[in-house]
Amino acid sequence: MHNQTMNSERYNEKVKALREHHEALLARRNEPIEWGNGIYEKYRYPILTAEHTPLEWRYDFSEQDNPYLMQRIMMNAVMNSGAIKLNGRYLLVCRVEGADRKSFFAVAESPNGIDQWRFWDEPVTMPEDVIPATNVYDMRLTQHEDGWIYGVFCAERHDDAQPGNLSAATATAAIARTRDLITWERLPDLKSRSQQRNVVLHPEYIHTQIVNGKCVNGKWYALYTRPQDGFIDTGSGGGIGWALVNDITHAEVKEEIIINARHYHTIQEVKNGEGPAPLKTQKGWLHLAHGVRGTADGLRYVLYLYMTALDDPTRVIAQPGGWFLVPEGQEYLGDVMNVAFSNGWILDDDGRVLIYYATADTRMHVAVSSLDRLIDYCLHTPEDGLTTSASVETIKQLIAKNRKTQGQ
Ligand code: M1P
Repeated sequence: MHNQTMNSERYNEKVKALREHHEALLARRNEPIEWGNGIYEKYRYPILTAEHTPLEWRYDFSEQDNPYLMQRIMMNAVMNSGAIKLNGRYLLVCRVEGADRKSFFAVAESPNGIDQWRFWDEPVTMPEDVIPATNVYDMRLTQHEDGWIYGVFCAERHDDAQPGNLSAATATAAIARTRDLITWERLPDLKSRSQQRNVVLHPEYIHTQIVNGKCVNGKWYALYTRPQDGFIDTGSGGGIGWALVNDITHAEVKEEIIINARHYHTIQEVKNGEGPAPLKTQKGWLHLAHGVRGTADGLRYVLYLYMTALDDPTRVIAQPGGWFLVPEGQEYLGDVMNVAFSNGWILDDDGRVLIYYATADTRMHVAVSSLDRLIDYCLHTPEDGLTTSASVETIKQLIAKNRKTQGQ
């Protein structure tokens, strides 16, 4: 059918088939992939893709106005999603990217956190009563002890200081808060000397800090930051930072320390960034982050875990060497190859940890573990010795241990 419209009967049949096909995708059950690494189980199908977005967002269902039943608005990707379990409901605040390259937030809900994800009827209307952004993305949700749910996300704007360069952009941490993920209050963007992306709010107040060598008591919000010299390059920004702010409604980074640094010849040589807000465990704060290294084929984004002390979230107490989760098989393919990214996880009531990750800036997946397993992984995986000889030594120690265990 090139230049002919369909008759009404055919049109209605096509709409019915389209709806049935979409419903089958939304209702599909997912299944764990066996023989993983013992640390988590990945699942067979992506949990959310552009195809999962509601048909009403994409099609004009008026036969008169859309006689060819075309998609009037196309979607490109569903990725980097914040996650929360709220009143027993598993919810993701997804980064949906349209064919026009604009990202927006939309909430998707599942009955079990694994499958049957459905978007709410409309995307999030994020107030723009601050300097309007060209693009917004990658929201981290934090259920703060002050009673609000905060969403901290990247607001991207053209860098008008470089008028001749169309690709020059700035990254700023934008802050909004809500009680229900429906109505959002936009707060002023984070003020910072450097550009910032991957900023995350710590879920608890911090009550002491050291100023000029003296212990000072107070009540501060804490932010994981990621100072960067440019929009892409972190440059002199040394890694994942930490900053305390008095007033979240006028948040400003005054002092910033690096708590999880980049290192030469590691998975986080080029950049790293905090993932979702850390989980509080009996053994310490459990953190999920992404690390970036360069390859001849571009950047490689992988996920890693680390833990910090309960009484001092800036003090790293465990950092397993190497990556924790990477793209595999089909997960490599998409708009930005070789990327695993996570900004959402849920600690469920039964100790399950649902890790939501995106691959290739294209689609969302879930991997399931438990708090016990993730802590065990952090506390018993060898650290990165930073040299080949140290790595070989670590492998030999394990071989020797196994010989002993097996009585050889
Ligand atoms: O394309 C990979 C990721 O690149 C950026 O992450 P970072 O700031 O660490 O480089 C972000 O744009 C992220 O959304 C994207 O997935």
